Amino acid sequence: MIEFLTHDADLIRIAESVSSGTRLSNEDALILFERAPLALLGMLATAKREQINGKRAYYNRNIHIEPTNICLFRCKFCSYRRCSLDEPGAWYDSLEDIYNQAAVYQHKGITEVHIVGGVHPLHTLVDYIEIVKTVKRALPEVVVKAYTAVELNYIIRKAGLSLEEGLVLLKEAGMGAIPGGGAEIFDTEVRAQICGEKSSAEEWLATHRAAHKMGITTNATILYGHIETYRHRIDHLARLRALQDETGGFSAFIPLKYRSVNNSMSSLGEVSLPEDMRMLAISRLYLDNFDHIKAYWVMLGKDATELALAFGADDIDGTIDDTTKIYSMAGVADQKPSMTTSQMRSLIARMGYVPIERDTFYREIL
Ligand code: V47
Ligand code: SF4
Repeated sequence: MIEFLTHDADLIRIAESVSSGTRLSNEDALILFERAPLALLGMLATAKREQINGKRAYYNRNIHIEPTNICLFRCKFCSYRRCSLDEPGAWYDSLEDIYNQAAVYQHKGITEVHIVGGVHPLHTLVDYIEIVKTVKRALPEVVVKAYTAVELNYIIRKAGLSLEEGLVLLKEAGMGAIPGGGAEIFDTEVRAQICGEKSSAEEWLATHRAAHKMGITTNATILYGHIETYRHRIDHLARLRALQDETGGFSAFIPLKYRSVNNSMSSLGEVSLPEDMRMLAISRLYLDNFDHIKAYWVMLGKDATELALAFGADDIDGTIDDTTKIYSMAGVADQKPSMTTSQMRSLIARMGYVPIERDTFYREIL
């Protein structure tokens, strides 16, 4: 079968080695990025994905809460941050606002609230804790998946606590999981160019390591398709695979495509759809110790998400109900992102997979 797709001896060797369960090396991952036909990547990633998840493809019922987009950092790819409330498009929600946003979803079957936002210069750890408690007061049953490692690192250090001490307080307040944001690209030089002010790669990884050691599961992301090279992407995946070997605490990996509208890297434009599929498939193959690869439909768009299920993704994220602005402000087509559960189920079924509603921890909701 492989010979129908390529006559390249390296690719045939890599395909056979991956198919027999051998771990992909960095050198071979680079060869796949540079030379593998998309059809071969789709075939290999699908085999790997079906070995791990069978025919199951996951979605969840979730909303986002983004308390503020005022941020003291100035990441060059970010279309969403504002300096202060005086700027058009800035917002800052009070605890009462946050309670009301969450309370709308009482008895509506939501299982997860994802909280992420700008790093507000005046916020303290107590504010972060109160936000989590407020959401839990409105929706006691949901899992609160809260704060990127960048937000956590900043706010916990600002409180003068160790990561462990800060995470315990947040866990006690109701933080049930940690999302994957803020990872961007771990390579020091690329990171310095696109988001040099915020937490380093080492700090991001240390935060997730500390969470895993306390039994808090987390996700991981990469921001690809800007100034990074394939080698930088592989270095990023390598660091994640090593941490997962150590702790086993990651549940999903989410490749985030750089979206180029309204930010200071806009002149770069965006990578193509085939490049998105290449990234997903190689992530699936490389991260052999991650159970789930998520195609985040809000970022990819619905059509590309459908296709992603043929390139190794087994999760498409959630219903969202128009509660996140990160991607609409960066120019994606869906300016009010929302999907019903039946739309999600039929998207999955059209690709030949069995739709499974899951909670944050990939337990099936019956
Ligand atoms: O860290 C910001 C990214 C992330 C842009 O864990 C951009 O389940 C592309 O991490 N183009 C936050 N990306 C979102 C995130 C996430 C989303 C969905 C699910 C999960 C999960 C996590 O958004 C940031 C940054 O990498 N981002 N601006 C942009 N212009
Ligand atoms: Fe702030 Fe996050 Fe935007 Fe960076 S990506 S500027 S940390 S809101």
